[in-house]
Amino acid sequence: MSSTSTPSLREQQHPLIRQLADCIEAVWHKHLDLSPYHLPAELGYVEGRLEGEKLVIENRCYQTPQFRKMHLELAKVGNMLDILHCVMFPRPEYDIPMFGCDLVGGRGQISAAIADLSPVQLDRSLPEAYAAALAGLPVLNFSQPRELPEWGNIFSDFCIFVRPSSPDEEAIFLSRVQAFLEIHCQNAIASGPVTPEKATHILAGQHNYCTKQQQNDKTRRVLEKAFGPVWAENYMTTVLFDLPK
Ligand code: 18B
Repeated sequence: MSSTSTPSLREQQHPLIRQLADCIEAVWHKHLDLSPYHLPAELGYVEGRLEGEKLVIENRCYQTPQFRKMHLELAKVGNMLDILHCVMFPRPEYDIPMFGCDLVGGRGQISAAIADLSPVQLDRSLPEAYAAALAGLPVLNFSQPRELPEWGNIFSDFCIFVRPSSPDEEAIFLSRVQAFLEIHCQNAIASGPVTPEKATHILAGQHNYCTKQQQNDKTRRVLEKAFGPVWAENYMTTVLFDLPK
């Protein structure tokens, strides 16, 4: 079911989640040469139970010459929680950042909207072309910015983390993510492979990113409550934030 399932869950999600999922896939298809990426079969589509509500997870995964894994996940817990999770993991031979995005909402309101092109250099610098393109985007002022948790020092200065407070702010968030994705895809396909020494550093940066993301207790708690701690640990380390070999 991983890459061929019909978008049934998508139609039941918060409109911003639906629009963002459509946007991500449209930009991917427009710029990149996509091949399927196979998740472990039993993890493409998952159902569990959380506090009497059904938890459904639907995964789509692709790879390209520049990206080891591009993962778009939609999850829904009854009528309580709608989630979009997306990460693009570059192959370590390419000096390009990690795109990540998480939207979490419930009962008609998105409480957390986060998107970033996160550096993999240990000094947190982005490649010049990215830094220039991102610096050229207008500065956004959301009325309810949110504070990053301690492990959030992996994110760049361009990271957006807000609670969108109106349809206007939702649209602004959506268009900023689209801008990140356009910048990312265009720069990724223009970039060439690096030396093996440089790739080793990039790999260390990707490891750091994944290890920090695995410390997100809010994600872990949802998965643990529905599937138990062993399943949650396995899912976080093999599907959400697996470390490249
Ligand atoms: N995440 N999120 O993806 N998470 O996966 N997420 C939450 O309003 C899930 C990513 C991020 O304040 C919350 O507080 C589940 C990526 C940050 O301590 C819930 C899945 C990024 C926070 C979930 C999922 C990312 C956050 C609380 C698997 C960034 C704030 C919502 C489908 C690139 C953490 C709220 C904090 C929050 C749950 C970031 C419930 C289950 C790729 C920074």
